[in-house]
Order: sequence, then C-alpha cells, then structure tokens
Amino acid sequence: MIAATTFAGKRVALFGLGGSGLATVRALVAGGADVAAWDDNAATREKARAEGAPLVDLATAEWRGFSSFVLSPGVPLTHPAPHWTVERARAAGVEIIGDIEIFCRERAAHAPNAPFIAITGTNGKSTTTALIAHLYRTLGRDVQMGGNIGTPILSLAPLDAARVYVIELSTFQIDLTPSLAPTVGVLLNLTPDHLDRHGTMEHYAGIKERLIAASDHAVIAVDDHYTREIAERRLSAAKPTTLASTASPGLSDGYVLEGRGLAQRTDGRSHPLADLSGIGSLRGAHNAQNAAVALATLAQSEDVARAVEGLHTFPGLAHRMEEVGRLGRVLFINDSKATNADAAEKALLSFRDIHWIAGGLSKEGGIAPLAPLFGRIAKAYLIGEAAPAFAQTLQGAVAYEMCGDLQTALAHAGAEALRSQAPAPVVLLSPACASYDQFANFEMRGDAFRALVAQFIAAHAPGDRT
Ligand code: UMA
Repeated sequence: MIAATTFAGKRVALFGLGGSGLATVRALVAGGADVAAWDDNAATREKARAEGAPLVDLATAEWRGFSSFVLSPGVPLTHPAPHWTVERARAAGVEIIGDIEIFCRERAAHAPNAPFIAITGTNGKSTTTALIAHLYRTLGRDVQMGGNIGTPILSLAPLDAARVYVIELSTFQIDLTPSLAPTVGVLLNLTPDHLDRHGTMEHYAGIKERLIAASDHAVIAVDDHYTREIAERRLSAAKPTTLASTASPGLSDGYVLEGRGLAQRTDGRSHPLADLSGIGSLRGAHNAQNAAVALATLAQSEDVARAVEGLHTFPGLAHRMEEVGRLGRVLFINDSKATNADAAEKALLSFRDIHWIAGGLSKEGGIAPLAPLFGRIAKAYLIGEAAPAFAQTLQGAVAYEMCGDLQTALAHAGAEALRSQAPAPVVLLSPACASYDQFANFEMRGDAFRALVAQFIAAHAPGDRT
C-alpha cells in the first residue's frame, strides 16, 4: 500500500466506496488523515463499514472543515450533471481530487524520480499497459501496474526510486489529477467514448491532452485526427515527443508498422525491430499500434533491441482476442470484452473464415457498421436478445443460425469449423453486445466460453475419439 502521508493531520472527505475508494480510505488512514467516507449505496456503505471505513453522512456534514474531497472516478464530476457531493465541495471551496492525485503528491514528496508511465487513449489502454509492464519485467525491472486496468493505484507497493509504475488512466481519472506529471505520457488514439460523461468530443480530447501536456516525455500514436492535432501542438511547443503510427507510411521519425513488422525510423531511414506475424497475443492492426507505442515508451529508458524480445512472451489479456484453444487447423478466440461493434470490428479485421458467435444485449447501431467485414465471416451463430436484430442485418449477406445460448453456439460453430475446408478457420466469440441478458458480466461470459472450448476440444481431439 502507498500511505497518503501528504494528508497527515488533514480532514478529508471521500465519496464512492468501490474498489478504488476503499483502497484510498486505507491509504489516507495509514497516512494519518481524518477521513469522512460516504457512498450513495447503502449496501456498499455497510460493506465498507465492515472493513473499517470511517463513515460520515456527507449530505449533513460541515464541508468547510474538509481540506480535500476525494471523488471516485465513476461518479460524475461535470456531465451529465455534477454529483451532489461535487456541488457541496465547490460551494465550500474544497479541492476535488482523485486517488491518482494522491499518488502524484506522494511521488513528488518521497520518490520524484520513480519512473511513472501513464497510458491513456480510447481503445487498447489496458493491453498497452499490460504490454509495457511485461516488457519492463522481462528486462528485470521492479514493476507495479495499476489504475484503470483494475488494481487501485494506492494499493500498489510503496514508492521507491527504482520501482517503475505503469498506470492506465481513464479520462475520469485525469480530470481528478491536477498535479499529474508522468515521466512518460502515452496517448494511443481518440474516438468518441463516454460522451455522456464528457459532453463533447472536444472536452473529452481536451482532458486526454492534459496528460500529454504534463508529461516529461510524450509518446503519441498519430493514426487519428485528434491525436495528430495534439502531437502537432506538443511538437510546436518543442517538448520531448516520440511518434508512433501504423497508418502513416510517410512518418520520417518514430515507431512504425511496415507490413507485419515494427521499425524505428530516424530521418526517414528504417531500422527493423520486430516481426509481429508469429505473435498470437498481438494480432491485428490495433495491436500493432499498441506494440509500437510500447516500444517507443521503453526506448526512453531501456535498450529497445532487448525489450523487443519480450513481445514474444506477452501473454495478452483475458477476454481480449484471447487464444483459448486450437484443434487441428481450428483456432478458438475469446473476445468477450468486445461489447460493441467498434470493438468487434478489431477482431473481425484480424481473421478470415470466421465462425462468429455474436449477440447479447445490443448497443445502439447494432452490427450494421460491420457490413464491410461480412465477407470474412463463414457463418454467424447468434445468441441472446440481439439475435433477431442481428439476423435482420445479416440477411442475404452472411449465413447465420439462431442458437439462443453460448453452449449451443459453440457446439455448432466448433463442429462446422472442424468440417470447414478453409486453411485456418476461426471460432470467434466477439459478441458486439453487453452480456447482461445471459451473464453477470463480460468476464463470466468469457470464462464460460473458455470452459466450453476446453470441453469441446477434449471431446473432439483425435486421440479421444471413440
Ligand atoms: N457511486 C455513488 N453514486 C454515484 C455513482 C457512484 O455512490 O452517483 C458509488 C457506487 O455505489 C460505488 C462507487 O461509487 O460504490 C463506484 O466507484 P467507481 O465506479 O469509481 O468504481 P471503482 O470500483 O472505484 O473502480 C474505479 C474505476 N471505475 C470507473 O472509472 C467507473 C475502475 O475502472 C478502475 O479499474 C478502478 O477504479 C481501480 O483504479 C473500470 C472502468 O469501467 C474498469 N473504467 C472505465 C472504462 O475503462 O471505460 C473508465
């Protein structure tokens, strides 16, 4: 745990007692703060009370006595409307911060030279965070990984100048971190996301840019309009910046994709670094962007030629184009995290001869945006509430079957993929839907798929046939 010593003796209000809120309460108490914690949800409050969180009803508290207010990232700061606690803090003139801000103050006070790598972007943040952490580890560095990827930052190991902190940051978290100043700030890409919480794309991009503006060194993938503009502003301010790209063949300096290989360009000259074609955990153009950015980040302090070796041992993340089995020529891929068409597009772009398991609780727009990729699909196996709507979109373009549930879909998709004459058929769960109609969350859906694939392979493996 990172104790919040910079808050010793202060009275601090905290709202939101989820994973990061509870970890922050522990860090503040350990650092000697007097904490008043609250949550709108009564059951969550009871759980927090059982864990020793000092509860105070912030609706009736005297706010002028607080020196800081720590807000959880999931609680609205600005849009669609500030949460009631935010209004109370503003009225009393109390600063509003998040757990990442506490980390930054502790780092500034105790280990200002501890490498702090902060990763943001719309897509690929978690994979890139995990990849950067993995590459540092393969070089023997002491690495702590957390933030939006799941482990609350204040529950990581105490600050130490030799310890590398690799932290995924959401826009919500950046918005609550006024003294953010990472050693390397990484921006992957920007497309509309969470606009209900950010109002406009400009506001959303503006918050992401804050991370880049505050970084000692910035690594920016310049494959979209917004990130290109941010990079141009950073370069015209002559601040240390490294560019990466998978779609700008003309980039003369930076980390680029050439065919399926990553190269470093210097003054237009290309130095090949890594062939990604045999790396199962880094399939697809989006993963090439993640890998290019990761190498550009490592290059700021490490020997890139050695770091490249670590790409081959990267296990990837669960539920994100995760290879969960192989039977003869047939590959089984769990992409349960793909809860919308945009995410499923990345998986469909990465394979051909796809036996596609899709459906669940549909998001706005359904799968119509995926029509240009329908030629890659051998057949679709539809599940959940979205099945009739998806069938309508596929009608006349892709063969499909109404399967109802995941078990039936896997059994049919697996059997037909095994009979396929294609050189490398793929059974792909990339639902383009939320899971809540049939599962508690996308992780449970992915775990169920992994278990079904294991059973299917055990039942159909050549040696086991009766
Ligand atoms: N709450 C209220 N009133 C409200 C809203 C929320 O009382 O109006 C309370 C809830 O009852 C709950 C708490 O606030 O107890 C929720 O806090 P939270 O949503 O901030 O959740 P944490 O468990 O603290 O998780 C947070 C991040 N969650 C969000 O940003 C929504 C986690 O990112 C992160 O992994 C974790 O901290 C550790 O750092 C998750 C996420 O969904 C993965 N992130 C979004 C994304 O990736 O798209 C941004």
